[in-house]
Amino acid sequence: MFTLPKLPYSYDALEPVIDARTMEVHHSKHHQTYTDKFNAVIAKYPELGKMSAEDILKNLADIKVDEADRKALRNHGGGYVNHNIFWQVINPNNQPDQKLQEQIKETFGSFAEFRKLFSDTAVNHFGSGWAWLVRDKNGKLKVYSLPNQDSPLSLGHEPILTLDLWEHAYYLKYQNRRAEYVENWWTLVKQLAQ
Ligand code: MN3
Repeated sequence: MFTLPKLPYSYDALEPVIDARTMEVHHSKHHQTYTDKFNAVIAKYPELGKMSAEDILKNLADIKVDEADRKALRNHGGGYVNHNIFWQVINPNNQPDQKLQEQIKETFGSFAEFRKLFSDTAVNHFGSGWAWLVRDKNGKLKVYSLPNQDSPLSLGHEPILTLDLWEHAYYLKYQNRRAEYVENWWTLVKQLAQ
């Protein structure tokens, strides 16, 4: 069984970019619900209980479960893992990652070009989902968005950075102003601080 991870920082640590109330509801309600519903499916298949959440998503197409349960694993397992990654990405204790910064410059030309691509991808994503920076199977950095709680792990990609584009992630403070939420979010990504 999987448990909701404790945040390594307080709900108000990301103020004013992400307000404490949004963090509290997002972590203690939304993420908890994904965790509970993920566990409910796993409880039906003892062999899944021996796998990591990441391995379940990596092998989503091949694991032997009912199709309805495969969909539930995709949605709730994805929700469980995606939020685990998200809380780490915006951890205010993160330190600048020179190696990642260099790789970003090599791949996208400059940090500014990467940032514009990622922001445009996030702002233009239609409906609920996530924007991602990943490493593909060849180790190359890629930016894209995925709908709902779909995980790059299911595509064989390694997640590096992600931004939650569901309205529950920003609506209390930003309402319909997703672009402002995306713009402000960059200040929380300490590993890319220049
Ligand atoms: Mn969310």
